[in-house]
Amino acid sequence: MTRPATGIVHLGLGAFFRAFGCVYVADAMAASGGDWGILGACLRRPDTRDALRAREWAYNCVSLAPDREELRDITVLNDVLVAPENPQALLAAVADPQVKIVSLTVTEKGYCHDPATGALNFNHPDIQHDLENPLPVSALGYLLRGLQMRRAAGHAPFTVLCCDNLPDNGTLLRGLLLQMAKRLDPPLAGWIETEGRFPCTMVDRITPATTQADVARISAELGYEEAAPVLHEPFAQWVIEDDFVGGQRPDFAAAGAEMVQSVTAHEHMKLRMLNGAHSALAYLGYLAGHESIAATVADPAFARYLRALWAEIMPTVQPPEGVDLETYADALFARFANSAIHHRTWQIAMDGSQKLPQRLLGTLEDRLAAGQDAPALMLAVAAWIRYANGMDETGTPIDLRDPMAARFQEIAAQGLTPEQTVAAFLALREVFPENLAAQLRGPVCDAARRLWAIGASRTLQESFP
Ligand code: CS2
Repeated sequence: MTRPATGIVHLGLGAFFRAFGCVYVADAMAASGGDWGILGACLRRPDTRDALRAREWAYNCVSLAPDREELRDITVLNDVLVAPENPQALLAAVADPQVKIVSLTVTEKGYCHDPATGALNFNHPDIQHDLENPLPVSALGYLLRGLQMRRAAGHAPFTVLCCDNLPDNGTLLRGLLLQMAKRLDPPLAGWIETEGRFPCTMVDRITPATTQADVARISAELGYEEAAPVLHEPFAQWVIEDDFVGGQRPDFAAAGAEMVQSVTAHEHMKLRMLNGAHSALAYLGYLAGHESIAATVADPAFARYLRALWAEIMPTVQPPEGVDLETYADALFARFANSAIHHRTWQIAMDGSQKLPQRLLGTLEDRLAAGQDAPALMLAVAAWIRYANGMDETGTPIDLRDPMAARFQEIAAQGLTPEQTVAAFLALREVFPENLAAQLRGPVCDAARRLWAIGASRTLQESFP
């Protein structure tokens, strides 16, 4: 089989990008051609590369509607590298002038920034390493060294296409890279400032982690060993700022993406209404013993709470042109309720310290500034604190995944009251700006007292009847 040449390097080849970006790029090439094959890079573990190798980087996407499943073979990957095994090879790929776009999905914590302020964390070990060594470990390091090599060779830069759930993601990433470049190589910073392109994007497709049971089931259906399927909902939305170096990009519009001047309205709506609700449901749902988002919203107390939460969020959202927020919320509800998707509350609960600011705290700030109360949002913050404190309602330790987990454990080890626990968490300046923390203290303590005393389910029944 001949495949199109590689035009895109993707950093962070997880399930999400394979279920989303790869599919758009495959559709764009099917519609309009172009050399947009993708070289995927796993930045840490080899598992995905190992699973994809047997089928020469082809894999099935499994679209799960409540009543029907569709499989589709995706053959857009040309190669997969594991960065720590061979950083030179990945750098060479990023520096290759045939590559026009370097896209990335490295999750919130992959940006090594301070979530509350958006500033680069120069104390982050990966950033320190990448400023001192020519072979990087972080995504930012690969982008920076790759751009440095392009400039040294007299080539144009690649477009940096950020596909993570961060506000104004391209602009944020540009700022982080510039901070690094100013330390490492100030003329490079100037070049990136004038020549670099960092379109913002809003990405949306619910993609739960693939399990071993999924692999076995899909392989049986296909009649061959499919070691790396990705499962996803039928829905997908990609809104992209149309700002690429030399205008060079796949025909994303032919694949159904919306090419726009500014994605801000879309991005804020999605982060606050979808991801904000996801995180609130993940913490409360997990505490109440619900395994998945679908199971959580099937519980009437949670469905009522979700509507109350959206009622608080919507007045803070400036809808994109032509979008009705109530209709958007109804569609979200149906997506969350899709029982064919087993999206674990535990999975979404991960990395809360990196997610809370843009998902819940900005919304809270806006409501407080407008003199509005926000009981549903305050309860979500209290639920995160209860979760991050490390013990579920049955007294079982939670398998907590968060870059700040060690700090949470120090707090938990002090054996504090709910009020003291809230105060200790609100003092984490990486997450809560000082002003906001002061305003949250009273209402979050009230919510926490209830959560600790009667648990998540009864708190919802009594507070959101
Ligand atoms: C989820 C997102 O894991 C999470 O934190 O909220 O991955 C969510 O499923 C996607 O953003 C949907 O587009």
